[in-house]
Amino acid sequence: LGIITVLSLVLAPIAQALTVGFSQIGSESGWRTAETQSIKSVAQQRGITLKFSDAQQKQENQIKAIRSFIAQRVDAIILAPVVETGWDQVLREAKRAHIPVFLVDRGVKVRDSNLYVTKIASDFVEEGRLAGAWLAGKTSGHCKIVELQGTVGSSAAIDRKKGFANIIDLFPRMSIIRSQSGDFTRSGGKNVMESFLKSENGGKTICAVYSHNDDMALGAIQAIQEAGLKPSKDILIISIDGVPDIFKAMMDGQTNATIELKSALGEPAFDAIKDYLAGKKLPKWIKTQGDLYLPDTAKAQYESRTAM
Ligand code: GZL
Repeated sequence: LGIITVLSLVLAPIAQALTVGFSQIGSESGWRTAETQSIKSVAQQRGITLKFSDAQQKQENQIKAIRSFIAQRVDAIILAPVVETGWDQVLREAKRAHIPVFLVDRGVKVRDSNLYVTKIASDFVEEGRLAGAWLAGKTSGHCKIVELQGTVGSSAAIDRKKGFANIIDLFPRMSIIRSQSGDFTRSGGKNVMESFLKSENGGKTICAVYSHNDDMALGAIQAIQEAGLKPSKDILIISIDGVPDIFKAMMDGQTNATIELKSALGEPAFDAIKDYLAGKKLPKWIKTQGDLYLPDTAKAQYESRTAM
């Protein structure tokens, strides 16, 4: 009896220790880096073995990573899908291997929604609507807007564009005069904003920038300053994510508003995996919420998000 007791004590924790594969998009924005940090730290806290892959924003690298996780027979896969389409085949392979897939922060368009267990993400259409509503109020429904789109084909860019347009279309004197992808990066936002300024009479005809994330907005701020204009005054700016640097920019009077996107997805992701493996039924979408933040609370937000 003694040996069995000893073995069960030794094996129990090992039997429970999970191995999870995480296919991450890349490190294109401050938000994404924070998300990676959250998932890695929660895995460590919970004694979960995390196999991490950074796809450098390439879908083929994510597909390779998922196949590698399947070959390693992980217990579950977390996927942040860089774009919406092209996942059916590899998700079918995971299903055939009885490895559950959990989506974080972006969605996929697949023929069979049973190819993944759940999606833990915000409602991008709502974020776009909130951004549009704030801008309409700020400008009394009269504004010519340039839009910095996120990664082409990503659910975040597609739906943030859709939600914003839903609201802008309600106002005859609001229109998007230019719209282009900056790929969610600071340099992309800066380069695209420079081209907008050049094509719009040095920016004199631009009332506002709607940026699908804070990092592109931070790049646009640089471009606006280099063009000799005052960001947030000559050209209004609203973006999404709520990264610490955008609150710093607000404190410096360089931007007007941001909508927070929760980056601490480690807890909900590993809770979903635990619940699923315990046989619980999960909703297809576990929705995260984010509020609108303005300069009046920027200092407090910055300090609370950068406190060691
Ligand atoms: C949205 C997420 C987006 C962020 C960007 O959930 O996919 O990708 O808004 C990031 O900062 O690049």
